[in-house]
Amino acid sequence: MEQYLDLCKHILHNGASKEDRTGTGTLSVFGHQMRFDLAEGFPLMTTKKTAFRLIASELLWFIKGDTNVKSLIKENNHIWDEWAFAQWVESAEYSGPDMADFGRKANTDEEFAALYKEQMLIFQDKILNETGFAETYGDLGPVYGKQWRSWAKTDGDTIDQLKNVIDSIKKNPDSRRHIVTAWNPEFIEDMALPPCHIMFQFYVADGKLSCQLYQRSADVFLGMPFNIASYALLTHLIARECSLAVGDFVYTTGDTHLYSNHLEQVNEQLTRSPKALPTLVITEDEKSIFELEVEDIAIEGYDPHPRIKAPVAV
Ligand code: THF
Repeated sequence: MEQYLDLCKHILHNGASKEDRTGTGTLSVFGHQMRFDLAEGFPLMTTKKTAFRLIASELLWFIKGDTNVKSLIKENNHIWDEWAFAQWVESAEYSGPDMADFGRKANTDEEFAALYKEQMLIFQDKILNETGFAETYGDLGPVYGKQWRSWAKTDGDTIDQLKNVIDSIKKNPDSRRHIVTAWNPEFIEDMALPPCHIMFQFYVADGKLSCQLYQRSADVFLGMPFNIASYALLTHLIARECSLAVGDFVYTTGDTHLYSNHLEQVNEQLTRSPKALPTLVITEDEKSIFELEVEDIAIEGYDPHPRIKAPVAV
């Protein structure tokens, strides 16, 4: 993971100051690529503890074609809550204290942060216990799961891109068209957040499966450790499905940025030395990629430096 630490240093030294949609401010570079040989170990951050369980449950949520945060919240995964919460507090039905600009204010105003926390707990409780509420406010729109598994065709039918790509890798490994795309221009405005990981391509050579991702926007401190591990896991799962070994994960990013309120944390992380990478273990031999549950996937030999907390920009 030296590559990741090098990227952080590169942005700290060369990044341009840029304002962004969330009002937080960033240091940013445009266009970057890293390559992880998945045979050398599973690329989960060792210089800060990273919650693999959350990464696995989010990926399985995409793979199942789900777009509602209810199933994530049930598994105690809260990484998408803010985007669903925004839909509720901006709706006519919401009558609690004003939550405008909650992402920024919760990080800078303690009194507001307490109010926000209270409303978020109410929101999570309603998602879990009120079916109609979860249907309306828990659904993030036609985000990753929808595009991967049931892309809408103009004739009313749908395309299962993930099943198709598995079939094409099996039948025609040398193909240069093993592609899945989440960027569907017709539906971008219906999504709670337009996709960050836009499209990925698989490649087969010497019995090994490689994957390249193009990500338009990368939150280097918080999101990137999740994104790397998520696509490494996806590559393992697809390779397993196609009886191939794993090759490289090639990670290409567009606007590659450090948020201005993550700089102290990044500098803390840069004082730490990487440790040996863990290994991935899938305990279920019989289940297909579409049947796997989070309990079937584990990481072994993971001995990271402690977690470093940082606020997420919404
Ligand atoms: N928005 C922003 N600003 N950054 C992102 O990384 C991001 N994502 C997804 C959608 N929008 C984004 C959501 N993914 C965490 C991690 C990944 C997320 C969202 C949040 C996060 O807060 N991680 C913390 C705590 C995890 C925990 O609860 O233990 C961490 O320390 O890693 C990029 O895909």
